Amino acid sequence: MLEPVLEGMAQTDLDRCEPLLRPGNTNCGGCGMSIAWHTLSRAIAHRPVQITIPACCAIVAAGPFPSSAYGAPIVATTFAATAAVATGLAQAARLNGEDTRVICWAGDGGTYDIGMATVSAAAERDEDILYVCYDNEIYGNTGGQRSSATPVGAATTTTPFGKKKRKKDMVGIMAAHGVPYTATISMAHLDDAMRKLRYALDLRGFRFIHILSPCPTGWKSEPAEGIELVRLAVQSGLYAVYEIFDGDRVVINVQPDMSKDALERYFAAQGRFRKAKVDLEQVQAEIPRDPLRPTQRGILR
Ligand SMILES: Cc1ncc(C[n+]2csc(CCOP(=O)(O)OP(=O)(O)O)c2C)c(N)n1
Ligand code: SF4
Repeated sequence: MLEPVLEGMAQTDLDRCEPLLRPGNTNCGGCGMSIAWHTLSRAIAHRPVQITIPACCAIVAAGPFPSSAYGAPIVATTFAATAAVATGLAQAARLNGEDTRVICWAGDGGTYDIGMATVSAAAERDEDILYVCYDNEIYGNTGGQRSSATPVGAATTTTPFGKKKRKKDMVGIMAAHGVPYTATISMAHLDDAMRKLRYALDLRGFRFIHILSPCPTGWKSEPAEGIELVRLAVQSGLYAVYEIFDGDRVVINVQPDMSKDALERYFAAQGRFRKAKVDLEQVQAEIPRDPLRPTQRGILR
């Protein structure tokens, strides 16, 4: 008897026989990345996959060799090589006439910063890769340093009084490559998430998916509140849920109500924002409202 992969969503015979991320993994309780894996696992169903993962929390999650908590073939890569190794796997699958879907799974450090060169190069060549960035807005695996995805005001070990620089608009940058598909996913909106993941899995060419991934350890938040935090981020307009086709056509999938209350609750629930006095009026004022300008969308701070 199989356990349901997602609470409240019954398994169907299209689901994988075992989850991608199995019990015994080393992720912290309440880790958003674990939830993201389960969502992807369900979307993949019986499609054959190969996955490359750099040296982030997600690769540590496998546990000690020779066992692995992953229920799919995984290649552990250096940060700089994640998209390049995936390119090789995808090309080999094509030459062999195999329908293997090749997926990169990397954090914001591995995507926005350390692996940026090969991500950009693979996107520009339009390699047949699904690149998923789980963005916990921090270098979690090395104890919580800032990345270029860390938002203004968040305290990290290298920005102890709160980061001053704005978050990089990685989604806009990827869309600017003109790739077939770029999308953001809210784990508080599972129907939309599942639709996008399935669409991206079946599409050919370079696809980029961004997932806001709560990290209770780095965000100093309650492990049980991760999905609620994502919901607040979407409601307040802080996390835009949208997709971009061919780097051009933008569709907003969830209309935010620009709720000030949601914004306040989002910040208040995370210890990382306590040191800096974040000006929420300014945060709200800076949230772009023009959905047709992809480089100004994304997680907005
Ligand atoms: C080239 C290189 N630089 C730095 C490191 C050290 N390092 C290991 S994990 C990590 C943080 C990764 O952060 P992120 O990609 O956001 O994933 P997370 O750990 O948050 O899951 C760093 C800097 C490394 N392994 N290789
Ligand atoms: S540090 Fe954060 S991202 Fe890493 S396993 Fe823990 S909760 Fe997940």
